[in-house]
Formats: sequence, C-alpha cells, structure tokens
Amino acid sequence: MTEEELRQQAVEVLDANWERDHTVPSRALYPHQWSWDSAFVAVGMALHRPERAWRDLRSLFAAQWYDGRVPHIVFDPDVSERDYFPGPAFWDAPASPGRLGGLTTGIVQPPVHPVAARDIYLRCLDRDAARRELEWLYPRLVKQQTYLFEGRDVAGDGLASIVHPWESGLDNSPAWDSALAAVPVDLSLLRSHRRQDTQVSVHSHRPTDTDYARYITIAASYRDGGYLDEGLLEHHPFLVECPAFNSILALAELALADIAEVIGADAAPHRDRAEHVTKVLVDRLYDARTGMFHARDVRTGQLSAARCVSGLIPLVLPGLPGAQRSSLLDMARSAAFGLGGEVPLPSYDRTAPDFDRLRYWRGPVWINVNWLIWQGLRAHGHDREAADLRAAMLGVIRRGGCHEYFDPVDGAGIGAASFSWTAALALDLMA
Ligand code: 2M8
Repeated sequence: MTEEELRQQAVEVLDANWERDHTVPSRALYPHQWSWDSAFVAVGMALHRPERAWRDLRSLFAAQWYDGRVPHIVFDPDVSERDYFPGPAFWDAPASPGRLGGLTTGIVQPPVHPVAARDIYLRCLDRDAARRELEWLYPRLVKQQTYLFEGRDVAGDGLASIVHPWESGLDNSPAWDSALAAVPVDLSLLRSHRRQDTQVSVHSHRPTDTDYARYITIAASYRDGGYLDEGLLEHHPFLVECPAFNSILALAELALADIAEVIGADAAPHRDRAEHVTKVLVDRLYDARTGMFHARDVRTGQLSAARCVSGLIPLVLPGLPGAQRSSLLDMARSAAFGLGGEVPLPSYDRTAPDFDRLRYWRGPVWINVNWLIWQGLRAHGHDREAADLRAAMLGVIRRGGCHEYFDPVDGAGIGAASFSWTAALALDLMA
C-alpha cells in the first residue's frame, strides 16, 4: 500500500467512526467516546477535518465534572447497555451538580488534550477561529490539570495517582501486577455482569477474567465512595503513580504554556509546573538499577519491577535530565524494546518470561505510545532514530491496516480493525 492509499484508508476509518459530535475508537469494541482516544484522534483529524477535531474535544469537555475531572468515557445514550461493559448503569455517576452533562464514567485518562488542542491550532489556516476554540478550551484544560494535581496527589509528592488501571489507558500492563495482587478476585462478579469485549474480540488477546474481576472491584470501590478523592489512601484498593500518566501531565503543562501565549494568558506557571513534575518524576519513579522509570504502588511505596513501555515515556519531556535521557535511550535500543528495528516498540520487555505477543498491553505494539516516544526522540534531537521509528510505525500500518495493536514479532495487525487513533496518528506521521 502506498502512503497515498494509506492516507485514503485512514480518512475512511475516521469518517466511518464519526458519530454526531465525536469519534468512537472502534464501532464494534468501543462504541462510546473515550477521553485520550479523542485527543489522539483530534491530532490526526486536524489535517483534513479541523472542525471535527475541535468538535470532538468540545463534546468531551462538555461532559467535564464540576471538580474538573474529564471522564474516561462519555456514553452514547443511543447505544444499548449491553453493547459495552461496564456501561452507564454500572458507573452510576452522580447527576448534576456532580457533572455538567451526559452519561459518563467517574474515572479519568491521561490528559493528552492540551497537546491535541495546541497541534490543531498550529494546523488551522483560520487562526482567528482556532484562537476562539482555544479560548473556550483553555479554562477547561486548566481545570482538568488542577483536578489531577490537587485531587489526585494522593501521596502528597506532586505526582498524580491513578485509582484504576483503566485510568492509565494501558489496562492490563504488567506495571500493575504487583499492586493488583493485593486486590481480591471475586469471579462471581463476572457471572452477574457479562463481559462484552470477549464477544467481539479474541478472548486470548484481551485482559483475563481475573483482571476483569479486579477491575470491577476497584471501580465499584471508587463508585461506592461517591467518586470522592479524600481519604483514598485509607480505603481504596489500587493507587499507583504511573510514569506515562505523569509525563503526559507535564507535557500537558508545556502545551498549555504555548496555548496561554496564543490567547494572552500567563505561560510561566505552566512551564514551572512542567519543570516541577519532571523533577519529581525523576526523584520518585526513576530506578538507576534498571535505567528506566517504573510505576509506584502508593499503598506500599514499592516500585514495580516490570519493564514496561510506560517507563520510557518520560523521554517525551524536553526537560528530562541528560542522565535519564541517555539511559532511556539505551533501554529503548536494547533487546527489551528494539528501537531501530522493523517493528515499533512493544508495550512490554520482549525478553521478560511473561512477555505475551498477543495479549493487549502485555506485549503488542501500540501506535499511540510509539507516537509519544517518536515525539520525544525529535524533542531531544535524535532525528535519525525518530525517522526509523516513524518508518516502523507506518510499515506495520501499511502492511496490516489501521489495527488497534500489532504483533511485536511479525508486525501483523491484531485487535480491532479500523481503529481510530491508529488511523489518526498515521495521518499525523505522514503530514
Ligand atoms: C482500552 O480500554 C478500555 C477501557 O477503558 C477497554 O478495554 O474496554 C484501552 O486500550 C484504552 O487505552 C483505550 O482508551 C480504550 C478505547 O480505545 O480501550
């Protein structure tokens, strides 16, 4: 497939996944609006349909809660409760004044949206119209950051904690295994709630039933506590500081600084916060023994030993100190991740005994995290390796189509076909 044919295919995928005022990640598997998916999608849509890119972000932020959190899913009321589990009835999110509108979950995802908003602006030919979009979004983006910095600083160290693996976007990553081990497994929960994902996707590619039982227990705990963040350390079963989530939090501040400059707001506090988070990330989540970043279980204080792609994402931060930058590059180039090879970086250490080439975030290649690493390589001036990674990403997409993820051994497309962020980021890579 030529680049032009891929561009055409990617546009078709995004057009087919457009629903009224948002893009669904995949028609069959994910029929609602997801938070960080909308941000990645907006980056790619900015090129051919900027009005939809803005609309996607606007519809997501129209469902922002009063406390600033942006829900990880905004449910489409026209989609049956049976078509995605857990749906709105399970989440039972509080009605106004808890949230502004729409049926939503009560958990969040990484705040990629400021990066998307800045990138759409830069690509829009009508700068006045784009500035008005930024003026609408900016206070809402800031409110999301404030929620994460204040509501979610569970450890009091300046990093945001996730309260559920789904908040990372890297659902069944081995990064959570040790923290999840403390969460009881009640498989009877899956008898009362039917998983829908395994009806439309291959079961052996998806998180296990044990994972799902734990996901339900953790989500129910947060829901039953009224989605309040006070006192989480005393009673919530899962609290983790994720290096990818916090890197994106800092990156969001850098994008907000750029946006602030466009709309005449003060950029300096954003740059200061980005610098501070970068420093705390290094102090708290970097392990000199492995030369990469690891997730911290806030309940025990322990760093996970797993070497996951999330531990390389701090590379996206331009202010990362030289020592960490070079050790992350060494790790990325090593046999564990294989930067420079034909296939992009896997989600988990290829040399680990439990590396699983097919199971979701436990081995397969994902385009969104590779896109972040590609941004990092460029930010640090590694243009040749950035070009190699770009070629590897486009290579698997051209051979396999706009799949959700790819086999890290042979590059075959797996997971949902016609997946939105793969299509959108392919467009961005070819821009
Ligand atoms: C996956 O997560 C959802 C739950 O949020 C699921 O498995 O049902 C993840 O890959 C996540 O990162 C993504 O945002 C979502 C929709 O594409 O799917």
